[in-house]
Amino acid sequence: MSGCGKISNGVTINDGFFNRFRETLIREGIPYQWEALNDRLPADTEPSYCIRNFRIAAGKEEGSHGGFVFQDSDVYKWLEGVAFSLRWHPDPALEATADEAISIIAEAQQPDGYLDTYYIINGLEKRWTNLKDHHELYCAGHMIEAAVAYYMVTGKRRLLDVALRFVDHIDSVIGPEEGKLHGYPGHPVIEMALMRLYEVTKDPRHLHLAEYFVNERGQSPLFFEEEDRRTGNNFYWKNSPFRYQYYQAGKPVRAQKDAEGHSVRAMYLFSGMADVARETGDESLITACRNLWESTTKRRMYITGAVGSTEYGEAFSFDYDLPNDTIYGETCASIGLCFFARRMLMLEARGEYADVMERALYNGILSGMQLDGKRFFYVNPLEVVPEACEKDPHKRHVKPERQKWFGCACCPPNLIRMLASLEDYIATETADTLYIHLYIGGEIKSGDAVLTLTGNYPWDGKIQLEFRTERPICKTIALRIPGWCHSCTIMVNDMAATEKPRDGYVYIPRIWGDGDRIDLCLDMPVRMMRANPRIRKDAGLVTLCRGPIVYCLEEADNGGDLHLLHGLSLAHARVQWEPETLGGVMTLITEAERESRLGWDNLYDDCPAPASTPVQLRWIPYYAWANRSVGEMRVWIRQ
Ligand code: FUB
Ligand code: ZN
Repeated sequence: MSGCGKISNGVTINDGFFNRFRETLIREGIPYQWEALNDRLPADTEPSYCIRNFRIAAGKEEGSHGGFVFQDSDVYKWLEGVAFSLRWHPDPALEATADEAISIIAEAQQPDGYLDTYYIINGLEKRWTNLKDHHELYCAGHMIEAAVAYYMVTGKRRLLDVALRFVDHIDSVIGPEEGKLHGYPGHPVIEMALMRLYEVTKDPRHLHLAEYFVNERGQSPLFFEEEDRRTGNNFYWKNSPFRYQYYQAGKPVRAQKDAEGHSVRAMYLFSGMADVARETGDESLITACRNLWESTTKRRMYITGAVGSTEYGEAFSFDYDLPNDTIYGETCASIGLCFFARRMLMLEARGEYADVMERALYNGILSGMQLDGKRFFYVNPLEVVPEACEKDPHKRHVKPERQKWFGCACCPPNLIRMLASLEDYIATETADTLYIHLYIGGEIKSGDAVLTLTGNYPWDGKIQLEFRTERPICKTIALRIPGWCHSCTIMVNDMAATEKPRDGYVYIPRIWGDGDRIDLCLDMPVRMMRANPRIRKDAGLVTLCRGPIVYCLEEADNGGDLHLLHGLSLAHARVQWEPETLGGVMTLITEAERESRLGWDNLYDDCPAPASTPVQLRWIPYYAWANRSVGEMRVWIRQ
């Protein structure tokens, strides 16, 4: 087994597709969210209370704690996103704002290192009494992630020092030793955060704590059960099918064969497990990661890279249960899937991991943010009828348009940190091989050499890579051949490369000189997709994909009653670049039929099948839906 090495440090992005999203992030998303965190948005927006909670905890303001127990995490995620953004878009004013936020956070820290505004405000004597539900370790995890990112980018230690003191405190309270709580978080994230911290500090305590959290989870006697007994905590999921698997704690992680329970928690835990497995080389943990990967992506994932089929528990349900209209598909869960995929890739060089990473990124993640960067989806459905969202209690969680900042605002700042750190998903490097996983334009440094990647991906499969180097470099370039691509050509300095793909990558070993070029051409036809017949809800349905992009139909282009469409044909399909539509998209124009509803008075009848008339359909990329008007949307239509 060999992984794809370390994340390439020297990546810069200059990409026609992503530049727009990232400029929106800088111009609108980050400032908008800072206003939200400070409760300075118009009164019709749900308050955040986040910064206010820190000010109260720091003794700078009077009041009670507002919002959820995990409200602190919002500013941490925002700070992490800001840190990543400063890496490619230095902005002294934004950095000063971030420093200001860090100051307030630092002032709220307790003398013993503890820092969670919920308990500082509500009574420190109750801290660490509800690891199951109360998110102290979750908030700590996000703080660590922010602290590491901010330190790595700016060199400033203030938040890192706060995080280190908090970790020392956690280490003194929780762990295997006598007298400590033998617990772990109800909501994972601290596992992968500690592994990031360990990368910086190389302090074995950080690795051991992460390992402990992974290995102790689900062990008998079950910590959460004992905690509930001891503290009288409520066990909300007692009579649910999940029970402790809601928290991925019903059994030890190596005994978990399926992605179960709360989907974001699952993705974060699996990511942390993969981090620990890579560092320790623990084969049984690697096997557990592989099992959970298989379950998640081969039996429980939507075509858009969404995961979490049911609103009940924001959770996974069972194999092939992938309803399109009652789906949960939280934006954070797709982001978590991307984290997991990248970590699996670093464990072993298999293109399928990057395929999923790409699927989630271009579809289920991007769909979470409105094109103006100011509204967000928490839930990412594949089929919407606006009236049903209002009147069907089983679909009330599904929204036909993105929401302004919401009370439980986990997704918006998660989008910020994901999009701001895209550099870290593009390439990885071992001593002898540079892997290119995503074809996002920009530059990739390898030693003294720079590889420039250009093209018009995801709209076009032609990608150019060119070396700039003063000295020849000996390196294997591993190019990912996406699973969706059934035919491709690779030219090296205009000569056809003969290497064949191995596990999703073509390896080209060579001594590369200045001006050396690779031309990769990925065939990118419009593909009519069907779902595995085991997916009951997609039986007899088809949809379209082109390259990594999943397409959908909107009422704005195709009229309402999208369920009446059928008979999709690719015979005269056209791919059309529309620069003025949805910020510039490639639309697909196809022929199909629309069943007539004329002449129907009765609810049921034994009349002949309704007549159909030919129609032209206009498909737009799924990520861009709900950016024009409220209306129906469907990814899948009848064949
Ligand atoms: O519990 C913290 C976050 O809030 C979760 O990750 C999301 O699913 C939302 O429930
Ligand atoms: Zn979320």
